[in-house]
Amino acid sequence: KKKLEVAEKKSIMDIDFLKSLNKNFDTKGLSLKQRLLNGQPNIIAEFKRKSPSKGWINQHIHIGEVVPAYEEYGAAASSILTDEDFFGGNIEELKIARLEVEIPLLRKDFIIDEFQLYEAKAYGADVILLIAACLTKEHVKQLAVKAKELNLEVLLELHAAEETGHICDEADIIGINNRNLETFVTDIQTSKDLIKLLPADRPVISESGISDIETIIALHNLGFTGFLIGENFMKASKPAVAFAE
Ligand code: IGP
Repeated sequence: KKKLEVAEKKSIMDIDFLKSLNKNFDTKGLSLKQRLLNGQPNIIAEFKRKSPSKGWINQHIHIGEVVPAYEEYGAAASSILTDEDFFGGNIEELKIARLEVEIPLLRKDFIIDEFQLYEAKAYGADVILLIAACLTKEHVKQLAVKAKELNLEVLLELHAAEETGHICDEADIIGINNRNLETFVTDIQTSKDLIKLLPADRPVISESGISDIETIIALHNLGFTGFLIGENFMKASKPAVAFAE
């Protein structure tokens, strides 16, 4: 009983701590990597209208209503889907968000060509995503080197143990995607298993299928300092209010 009381007290404290996320702390000008190194749980709130697994999540919502509110409620960064076919996004929306917020913006897309890095930079991204499952090790390296030249931070996404060989020095942040890319099912255990295989010298974030604070606390205790959350916020009519709650 005593142990339970202690555990309950601790989780209440953690929840209060989580609610104060990034508040009263001047983070202006910090890059996503720098923010993740603060050791606290940082939320990267995503703008995503549709997905291959769910179809339309929030079809008609305007980005200008969402990303500034994410910032206001304390998101450490925002991820913006710019892929049109699968995610209903658009590169122009990155620019709209850029004009309205100061938090780091991640261009979320399937990057396979340097052109997309120049485009990301031109439209105001601070961070780009490289997905190990879509690229060879050499291609990851080549794109990451180019991204660094353009002063973009690199988030390298892994979803299986075999992909750890794709990690290069230029990968500023490692993301573990909990979604199985064949079945689309998410399993938090992927994050728990893969973090053990990663170098300890850079921040690690957990991506996909996160919808409760207990999961964030559990993953934070394992060393994750960033949590990429999309659908759970976007399915609400006011996504940023869902985040604040
Ligand atoms: C967000 P979710 O389950 O909270 O909506 O997931 C994000 O992780 C997901 O959109 C994502 C993604 C990607 C989308 C992760 N990696 C690669 C497109 C491409």
